[in-house]
Amino acid sequence: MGYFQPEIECASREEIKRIQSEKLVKQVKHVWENVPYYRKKMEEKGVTPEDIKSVDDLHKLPFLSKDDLRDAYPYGLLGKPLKECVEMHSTSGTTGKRVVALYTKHDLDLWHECCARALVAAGATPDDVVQVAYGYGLFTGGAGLDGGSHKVGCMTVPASSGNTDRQIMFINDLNATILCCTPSYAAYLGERFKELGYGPDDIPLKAGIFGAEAWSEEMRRDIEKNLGLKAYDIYGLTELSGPGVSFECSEQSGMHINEDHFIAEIVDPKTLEPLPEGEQGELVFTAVDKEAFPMVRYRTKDICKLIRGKCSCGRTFIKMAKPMGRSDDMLIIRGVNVFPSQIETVLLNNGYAANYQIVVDRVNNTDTLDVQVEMTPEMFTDNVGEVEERQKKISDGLQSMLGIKAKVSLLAPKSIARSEGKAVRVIDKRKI
Ligand code: DLL
Repeated sequence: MGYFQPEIECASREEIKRIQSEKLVKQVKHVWENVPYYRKKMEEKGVTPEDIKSVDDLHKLPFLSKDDLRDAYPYGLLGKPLKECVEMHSTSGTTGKRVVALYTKHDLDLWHECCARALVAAGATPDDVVQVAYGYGLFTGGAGLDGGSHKVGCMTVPASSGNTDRQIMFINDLNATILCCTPSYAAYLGERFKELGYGPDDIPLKAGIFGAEAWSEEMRRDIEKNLGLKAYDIYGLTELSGPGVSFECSEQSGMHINEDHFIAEIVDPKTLEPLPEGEQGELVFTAVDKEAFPMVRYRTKDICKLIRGKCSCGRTFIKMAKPMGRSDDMLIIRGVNVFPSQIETVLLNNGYAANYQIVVDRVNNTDTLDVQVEMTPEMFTDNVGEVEERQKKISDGLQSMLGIKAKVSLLAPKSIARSEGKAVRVIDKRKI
């Protein structure tokens, strides 16, 4: 079976709604009968499966949040007996109890199929060599793209993350054409290739599937230039299986949501009321096909908007914009909402690479914002006047993007540790 499935991916709106409604009704019944934790939530809200007749009734159902998953840890949300589960993964979260997600064989198949669609949308065929440099293990990045690559029939290199010079050796020796890793690791690989004397035309890669963290359009341009490839975004989260909930196509203008498996809503993060299509808010997903871990109205905390419109690739699945970040990563500095991705945009627009750190503190009851960014080797200088001028230029850019003053510190190249997985950009000393 091919993993571009036009009969579904290019179906009419009515057909997609029909598929979603049919699956939703079934899923709600499954959850009611098999997941006492969620049934209780439905009872508390006074909803029964009979109230859910189509996607138009979705808003009647209660939400699930990360707190519920922690509450029900590890097996309290299982929709299938443990003996039918064959795998588990866990989130990379550093706060609170870890969240675990379980999969039946059917769930794994569905997940890998979603990743296969993403690979195919980025041009993958069985002729490709796919190097998977996402971490393997509990993290879903490695296992998900690995499964998808097998489905497409690509030669899969399960490199996992790290060991950068070995990654480069395999990309060159095996003629890897598709690279899968976090955008921050892709940026680092680009930097290392350059140091070793490779230009973009010397690198065999033609496409990259980069996700698992927020990254800006400016960062995409940098990665594409340095690695000589087309960089595609991919989104997902452990609770919903992992990567492949949505993916970019050749148009590179937002990620098509696999709507036959996931129903997306955008809600106001404060009131939790659904917002009209096109408005920015918190992304909520209902997984209508998952058996073992059937998430209904799961609050992702990702801030994003949905984009409807005709896509040149022919797919009709709705797109989600690049998430700005997570609502819990949003910094409130002197009362102003700041997303790290906005700071990244200013830095990259001023010619810097994505090697930066944001340090937030509170001094004399006032929040301070210190943006530390490395100079590139080309711009490196110890001429104080020149450094000050550069710092002022960034500071002005941040002021007009964020509306607040920030201190900017320019650092020597290579002073900030590189990331092999998700980059840690923010150090919030107010919380320490
Ligand atoms: O990061 C799954 C994944 C692996 C996605 C590989 C893409 C590629 P978690 O560790 O559970 O799962 O983290 C999920 O990461 O709620 C978002 O906040 C963030 N995230 C994932 N993809 C993107 C993206 C994986 N493309 C959390 N852009 C999500 C922005 C992303 N943020």
